[in-house]
Amino acid sequence: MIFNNRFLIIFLLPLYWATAFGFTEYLLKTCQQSGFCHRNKVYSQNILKTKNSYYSIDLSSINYEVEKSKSELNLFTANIIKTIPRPDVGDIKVVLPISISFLKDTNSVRLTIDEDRHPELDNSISEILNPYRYNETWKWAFDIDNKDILQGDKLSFYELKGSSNNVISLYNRDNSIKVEVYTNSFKIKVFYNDTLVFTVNDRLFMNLEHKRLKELNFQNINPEETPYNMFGDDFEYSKDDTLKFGPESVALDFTFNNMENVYGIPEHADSLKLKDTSNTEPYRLFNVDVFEYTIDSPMPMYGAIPFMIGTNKDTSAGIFWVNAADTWVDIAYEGSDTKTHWISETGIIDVVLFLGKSPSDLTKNYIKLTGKPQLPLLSSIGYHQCRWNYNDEPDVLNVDSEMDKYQFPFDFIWLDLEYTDDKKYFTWKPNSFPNPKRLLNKLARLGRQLVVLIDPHLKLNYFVSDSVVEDQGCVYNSEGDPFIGHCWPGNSIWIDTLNPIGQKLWDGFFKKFIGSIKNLHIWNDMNEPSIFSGPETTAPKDLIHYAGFEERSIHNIYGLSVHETTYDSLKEIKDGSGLRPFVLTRAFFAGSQRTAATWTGDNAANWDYLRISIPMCLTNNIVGMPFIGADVAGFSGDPEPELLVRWYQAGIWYPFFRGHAHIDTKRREPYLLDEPDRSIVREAIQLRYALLPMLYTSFFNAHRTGTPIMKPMFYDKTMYPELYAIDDQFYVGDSGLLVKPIVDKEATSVEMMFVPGIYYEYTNLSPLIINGIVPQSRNIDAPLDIIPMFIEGGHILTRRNKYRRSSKLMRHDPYTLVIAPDVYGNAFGDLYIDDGETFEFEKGEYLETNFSLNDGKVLKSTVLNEPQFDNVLGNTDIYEIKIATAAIKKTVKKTVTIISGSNKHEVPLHRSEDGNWVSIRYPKIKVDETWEITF
Ligand code: NBV
Repeated sequence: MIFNNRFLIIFLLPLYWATAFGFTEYLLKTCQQSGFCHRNKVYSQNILKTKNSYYSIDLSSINYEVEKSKSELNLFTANIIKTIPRPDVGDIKVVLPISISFLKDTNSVRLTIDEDRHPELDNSISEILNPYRYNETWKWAFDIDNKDILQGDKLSFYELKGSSNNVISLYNRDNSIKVEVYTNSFKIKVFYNDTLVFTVNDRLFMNLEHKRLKELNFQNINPEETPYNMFGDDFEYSKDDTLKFGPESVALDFTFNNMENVYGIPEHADSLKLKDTSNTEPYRLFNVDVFEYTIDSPMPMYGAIPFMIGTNKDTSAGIFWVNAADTWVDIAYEGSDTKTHWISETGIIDVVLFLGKSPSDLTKNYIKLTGKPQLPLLSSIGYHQCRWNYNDEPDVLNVDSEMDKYQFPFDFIWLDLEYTDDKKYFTWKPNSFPNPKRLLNKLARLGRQLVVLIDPHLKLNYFVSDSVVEDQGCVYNSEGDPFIGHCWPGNSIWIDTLNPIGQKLWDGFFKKFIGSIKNLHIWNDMNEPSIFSGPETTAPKDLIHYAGFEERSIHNIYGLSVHETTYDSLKEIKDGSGLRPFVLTRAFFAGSQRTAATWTGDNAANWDYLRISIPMCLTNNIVGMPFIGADVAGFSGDPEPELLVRWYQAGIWYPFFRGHAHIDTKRREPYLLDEPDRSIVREAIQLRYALLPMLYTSFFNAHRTGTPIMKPMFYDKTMYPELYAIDDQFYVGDSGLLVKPIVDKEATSVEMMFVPGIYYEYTNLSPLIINGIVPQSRNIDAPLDIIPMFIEGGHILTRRNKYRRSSKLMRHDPYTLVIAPDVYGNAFGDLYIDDGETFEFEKGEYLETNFSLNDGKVLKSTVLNEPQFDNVLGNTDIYEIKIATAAIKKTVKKTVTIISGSNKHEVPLHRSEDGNWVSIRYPKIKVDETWEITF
């Protein structure tokens, strides 16, 4: 692209305003301004009036090769026929192959609808483009190593009725799922245990804009359609879009029957429970760079996970729309149903419907399909200290030692953009970082790690970009030349990590850059991709990627391809040491959880962004991508001390906990605070570290089953409708810890919601009893040094109390167990430990122990798995067991008996002055042993 003045005014000026004053929404299209969204909205409104159906299944195309009543196969296939009535020249019929299958062991139904294109008959398509619809989003989103699932499960036909609307019933292996396919007017009903859960194409919004010649467009549209922007784009910043295929959108509506609550489809700066969009913009999924994004808004953001969860008291259901193109989702809560309308610019209809009894069934099955959230380095769930930018080696080392001086534990320090030589990634600024190895070695002494930023835009004319262009591993423009756009380094090209050549090159750059360094990790920023000169701050949709597919088709997986390639390279490099890589990505898609952490991007230092960070993190946590956080204490602007304190008190609960700040802000490392704020923040960060054993166990559970680490109130408790919309308090994993961070200026107390039961205030274990059968709120004191947090009765927490400078240095510290009995005197907890840094846990090198208290009388440990090697676990001694007594007063005596192996001994109980707890000190037992304590 040649830059001329018009370009500078149209593209760079808005960007300047955007970065200088916050995000300007006019850079983004509204649905009305987006051709395909507009067309589908108009179509849906008209169809609601006419109720015309243009899609039906050709009965003769149905594939069942064996006897109908007995047939068993993995895939049901047929052709949907789209009919455009043309009484004058004869109806136009478009063939749309459909497939339906049940995915193995996941309680799910997959539906795909493609278009039967015949490129050999169509010379309107340029040779450099792939003539087919992109149908490989699943290859990026699904965990393709799990071949089992993809084979599909047994499926059986039931019958074909010959009435006015034929119905074909399909059943899964155990008959728990029935899919009724209505053939005349195409529609699908999905039943779970005989209850109707989904109706697909309920409102007849299905629309697949088939390939047609521009000249014949007029005869290819139905009366309900509008031709708006089918072959061109009016939007100020994307007028140059060549739209070579013309209109290609796919749309379908899904009704969640009998469900009034839907969640998910990040990333949006909005409430946890999704809003009705009947009178607003739809939620948009389109990865874009949105500096100081608007909050309480459905506007698109950096990442996209097209997975929506609906629930009522006893059934939950999920829609996973496997499409990487620009997508809009409308939601209407109507009576007891939720009606949704999904519209994508291109690609195929590929959707997986999940069914279950509870949200956790859905997450569990969703991650079976899309991959487990990674088990990260233990150190990476400690505190990360970042800033744009630490200037040079002395600066980094100074922060490092100041943190120690003021006793702020931390594990990772970060280098933003400016560490590079003139913004050329894979290089270091020579005078500022003359000897990176030396710096990394110094950090390693206390077990610390460094993260540096590497973006996918590569400055023109240096060895990295030169070889990418030469070896043809870059993204191309619509003419087939290397695409040149504008980003931080000025004119740049973009690596195409969808292309195996691009992947190989990327790999090579990392090998050279990282070499044998063990404690260096990578941050992929700007990978939406963010392009200053591009429409909507991103890539023109007619850019060309690997295999001739347009950016339009793959847009939302580009970021995933970048961070996954980065991760794979790092993993290969680290293979010798077997260490787990750490990668942070700003753009994400379904499947990103396998290899990266993410964060909520460029927020600002004000109370609203603190507030919204909580529902944003909760949302990612329920759609399988739990490793997320927000910049503490707001990226841009200078937070007042009170905000900074409150943000740290909230931030310690983000699964990814990082302090970060814009280059124009004042320094704000936590040790710079005045007293008492400094001590309050120190206490908060130290609390995070004390809880690392519990948090790491939560990460392991997330890895194993998808359990959220920040867990919404409703998630395990769908029987209480009062909880469905709560998104300002949450549980931490399965630990029973219930937290409500303060997000209001000058607040000194807060209303907190509790379901009936007993709770213990975290710091002093004083009891709070909630009687009755419905959730109730209580006013909780929260002066500046208090975080409202309780342990729900029924849980056992594990922690390590002693302050150490980094997580690694805690390895030799003993554990404390905190027992919070429920009203019946029962409690349960689990603990997971491994070496914290390698993949040996995959070979069984880990400890898993359950602790349980029964009837307030017997506390015991059960070791479920132990590592084979001695050096895996570090210190496993128990230093203290603390038991909250409110629910078990009667059972508590003066001494307890401990039985461990053949050893039996009696130890005294210490009592707290306030009578809230008793404790056993130095019980001479370990977390990796089986023992029993009788009260
Ligand atoms: O690399 C600079 C910043 C980074 O600090 C921030 O965290 C990213 O979200 N980056 C965006 C680019 C420019 C922001 C205005």
